Amino acid sequence: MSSMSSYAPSASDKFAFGVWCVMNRGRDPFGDVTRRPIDALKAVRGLAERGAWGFEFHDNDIFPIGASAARVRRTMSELKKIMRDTGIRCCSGTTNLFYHPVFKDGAFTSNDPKVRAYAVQKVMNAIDLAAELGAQNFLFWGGREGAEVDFAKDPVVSAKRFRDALNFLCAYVRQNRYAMTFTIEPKPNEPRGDMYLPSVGNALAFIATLDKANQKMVGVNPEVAHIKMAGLNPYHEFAQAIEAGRLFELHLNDQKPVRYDQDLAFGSADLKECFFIVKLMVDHRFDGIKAFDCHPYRTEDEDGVWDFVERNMRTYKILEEKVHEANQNRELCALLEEIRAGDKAFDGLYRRFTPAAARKLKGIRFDPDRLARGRKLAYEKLDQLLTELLLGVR
Ligand code: GLT
Ligand code: MN
Repeated sequence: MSSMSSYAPSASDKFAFGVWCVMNRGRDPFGDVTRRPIDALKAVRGLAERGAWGFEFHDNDIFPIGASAARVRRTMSELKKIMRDTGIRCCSGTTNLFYHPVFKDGAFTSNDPKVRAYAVQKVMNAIDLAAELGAQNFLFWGGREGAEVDFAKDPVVSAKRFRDALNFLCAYVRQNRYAMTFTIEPKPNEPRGDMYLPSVGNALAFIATLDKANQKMVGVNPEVAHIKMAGLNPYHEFAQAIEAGRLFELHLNDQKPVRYDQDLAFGSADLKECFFIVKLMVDHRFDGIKAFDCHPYRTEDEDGVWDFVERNMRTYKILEEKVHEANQNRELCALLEEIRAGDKAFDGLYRRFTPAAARKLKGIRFDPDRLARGRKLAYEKLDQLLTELLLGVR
């Protein structure tokens, strides 16, 4: 065991889970449920007992569609009592805009204005509930925003409809003085044949088209599995969001590339890749919400569900320790220094354009052959050193 700790999670980790992950009963498109339901309140209490800092929820995970006001109040006060007793917080809320058949062809992007209006009203109500529970963020995963039949929906029109909804909802949050950000969660497909806003880049570009007053409050919460479904690299996708100042929340899990949405536990498919995700968060001091959004295997019973909850956080903590080891490892540091070295005189030559800077740069005589030979890039050695460190033989 490590010098650092027992890998127990603490509040500063900001680990959270979707209650829906714990409530998941193992149903998939080919098979029925495989375990008994755990209700939302029990899920929240169980998460708190295992050291999670926060939980997130869809409106209907806790409050069914059509629930009476009295029932909503009763559940609210039970939930708040659990939060007070255990210290767990509600970090994010979201709206289920995908399960009910009314959303079969989209919510914000449905062709039917009445469905779109219902969707936005449903989100306003969900925002009120989340705000009452103290949520700092509100998620937008466009589960049904997309198409199979491209003839039916104009994607340009869909983008405008999506924008109108978000602009309206941002203004709603401000009007109510809720201290709440929004995040968009990209996904390339499933359940739709193709979904709008399929990648981090798409979402960032879309955010830049929102009303100026709203742009600051909207970021992204990319999910590892969704990124890998598109065959992209989560380390790079998260990095772009960090660089844009738009990474407000993570959805952590794991996934084999270019397959259906597997929602595997963090670190269960590609440990090395997960190491780099954790490294990015450590190196760039990510201080946002780290939510695990994945499902226990269908084979698990209730005990297995809690094993699943614990393993996600534990793997993250172990990888975090490996990151610190790697960042301090003398051989790795020496190699990196060599790899990243260079003639400082050339640094920043074109950071700011001036005619003089352009003249200066044009006047330099480069010898590309010599430049290519100039430095040793011992990447085989670098990668092997890291591999051995991860395997615990260094
Ligand atoms: C759904 C999806 C997740 C989203 C959730 C938020 S629900 O399970 O697969 O990735 O984050 O609506
Ligand atoms: Mn997710």
